[in-house]
Amino acid sequence: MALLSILCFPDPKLNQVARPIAAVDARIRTLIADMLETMYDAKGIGLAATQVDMHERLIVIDVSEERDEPLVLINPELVWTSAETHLNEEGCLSVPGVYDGVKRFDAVKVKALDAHGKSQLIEADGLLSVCIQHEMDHLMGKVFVEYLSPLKRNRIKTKMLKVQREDRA
Ligand code: K1U
Ligand code: ZN
Repeated sequence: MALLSILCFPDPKLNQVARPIAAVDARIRTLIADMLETMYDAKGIGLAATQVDMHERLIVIDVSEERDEPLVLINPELVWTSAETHLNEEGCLSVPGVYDGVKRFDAVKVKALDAHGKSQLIEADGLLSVCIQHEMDHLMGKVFVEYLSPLKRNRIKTKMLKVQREDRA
């Protein structure tokens, strides 16, 4: 297994749209293992392949307390969304240290393949629902700060670029 490096906002590669996965083969199973290791190491509750510069429709998630209930979603599709929405505080491993509110559906149903290529239907509410919507946005090239006002987004962009310049020096 290997730790992968996570792209940081405002890297334009975070805006690429991911392509569907044609076959759940050994290469994909290695990518899943590496993404899970990277997510646990970074103390995240989710990670999309886009964030590790792999532009394929793959998400890993674990919202469990014990961090022992990994979920793998390949080619996820939203098949139902609740009428109700809610403002939720979100963070992102690609925008470290930034947290803000984003309006999301309270509950969703998602169809996806699992790590064995088997079709699964996930019914989610609470943090799992928020996390699935956040990660599916990554696959569409959208980062959560792009929902915020241009003023907030530009402040975050300036702060991130400064941190990245300092890290390189
Ligand atoms: O996509 C990512 O960068 C992972 C992200 C997922 C996420 C967190 C919170 C709301 C929606 C999506 C993170 O794991 S951020 C770090 C984190 O562990 C966390 C932050 C806030 C609340 C709960 C967890
Ligand atoms: Zn994120």
